[in-house]
Amino acid sequence: MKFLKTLFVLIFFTSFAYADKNMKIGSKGKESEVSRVIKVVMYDNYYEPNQFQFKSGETIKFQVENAGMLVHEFNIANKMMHMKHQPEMQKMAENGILLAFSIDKEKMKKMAKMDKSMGHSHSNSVLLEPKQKGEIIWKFDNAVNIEIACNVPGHYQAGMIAKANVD
Ligand SMILES: [Cu+2]
Repeated sequence: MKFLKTLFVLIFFTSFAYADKNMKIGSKGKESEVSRVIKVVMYDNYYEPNQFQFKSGETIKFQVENAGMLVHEFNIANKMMHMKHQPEMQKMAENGILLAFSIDKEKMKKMAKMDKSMGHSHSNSVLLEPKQKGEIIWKFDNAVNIEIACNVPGHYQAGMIAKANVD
């Protein structure tokens, strides 16, 4: 029985490690390579549009606006990455950095010095307060199973996920 448990744990972690290496979500894009600009508006708790179609290799500039009452995130990743990111966001919320209606940027800076994950500077996402605007330039090369979602605690669960197809 102990052996089986060990085996299970081994397989479980091996498969995660394997998936980690294969996170094909594309990469940070260059302004000079932008072929399309897409405006995205975030509401409580959904995106407009909530469905995207990308061509493999194309570089998109996303102009994101938060028109909701709550803080929202526009995060280009895949399901597994969102699952990994959510505890970080939860931690930011527990530390009073990520509030329902705002972000404590001062606290974020201070905390980020001790714990990098509290800085929330990822090239694949923007975290915006209500009425704020942000931008991401993303190149969809080698991108599969893309999911665009918001990882503010509870929002993913509430369905703040946009479908994305890359072909
Ligand atoms: Cu949200």
